[in-house]
Amino acid sequence: MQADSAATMSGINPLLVDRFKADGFLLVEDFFTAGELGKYAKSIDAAVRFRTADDNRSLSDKNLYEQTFIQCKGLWEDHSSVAPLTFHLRLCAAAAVLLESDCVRLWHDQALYKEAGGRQTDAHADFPFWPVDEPRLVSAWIPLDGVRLGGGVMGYVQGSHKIGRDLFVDIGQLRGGDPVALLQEPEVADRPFVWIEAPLGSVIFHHARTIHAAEANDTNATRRVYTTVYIADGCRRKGQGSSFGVDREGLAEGDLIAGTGFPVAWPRIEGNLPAPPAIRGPKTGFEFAE
Ligand SMILES: O=C(O)CCC(=O)C(=O)O
Repeated sequence: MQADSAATMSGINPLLVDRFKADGFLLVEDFFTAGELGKYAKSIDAAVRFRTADDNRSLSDKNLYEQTFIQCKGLWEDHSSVAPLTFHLRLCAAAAVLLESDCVRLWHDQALYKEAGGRQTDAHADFPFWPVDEPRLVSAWIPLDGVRLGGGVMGYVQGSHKIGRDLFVDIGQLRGGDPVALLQEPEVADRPFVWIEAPLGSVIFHHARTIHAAEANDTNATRRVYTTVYIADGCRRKGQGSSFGVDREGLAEGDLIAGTGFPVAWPRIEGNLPAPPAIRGPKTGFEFAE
C-alpha cells in the first residue's frame, strides 16, 4: 500500500527500478522544474556563504580534499529554507522506491560546490565511509545548474554495487592515507565506467556501494550541487569509531539508526517538516566530528 503510493508520488516506475538495480545509478531528467530549483539554489547559496564566511583562502591554499569541493553538511538543520528540498516529498518517495522500503530516513544532506579549477573527485564508494550495518542507502545528486562534460560531471562504474568489496578510499588523502586506484582493482576494471551529463532539473540516484567519481571543474563557474542521502528504516549502527551523526544520537553499535538527526523522510505529510536537532555539526568539511 505504502510502496504503491511512493511509486505514484515519485514517478519511479518498475523499469527505472530495474535499471537502478542493474547499474547501481539512475539519471532521472525533469525531476524538478527550473523554477523550484532556482528557489532552492538561492537558499543553498546563502547557506554555503554563511558557512564559509570566514574562509578567504584561494583554491591553491586549500588541502587536496578541499580542492575537490566545498562541502557543507546538514544544511537543513540551520537553514530552514533548504529543508523543503532535503525533504522534498517526490525525492524522498523515490528513495523509498529505490531502496524498496516502506520507510526511509534522512542520513544527511550536503552542498558539494566544486569551485572553478577544482580537482577531480577521486573514485570511491560511499558505504565504507558510513557506520551502518547494511548498504541500504541511496544518494540523490542534484545539480543546481545542470552539469556538462568538463564541468565536473559524475561518472559511475556500471554494476559496481554488486561487487560487494567495501574498499575505503581516502579522497584527497585527507586522512593521510595512500591513494587507492579503485578503478584498476580486480572486478572494477572489467566493468564500464560512464560519465553522465546531468541537465538542469535532473537528479542522479546512486546506490551506497556504487563506485563513482567526478571530473575536475575546467569551467570558470562553480559547479553547484546539492546531495541528499536516505537510509532504509531498520538499519543499525556498525562499528564504534567516532562518527558525528550517530554519536550525536548516542547510538551504540547495533542500535537502530533513528533520532532527530535521522528524521523519517518517507512517509511524510507535505509541508510537515521535521524539527532540527539541537546540537549542530561543524560548518564545513568531511566529518561533523571535531
Ligand atoms: O559531487 C561530487 O564531486 C562527488 C559526489 C559524491 O561523491 C557523492 O555524492 O557521493
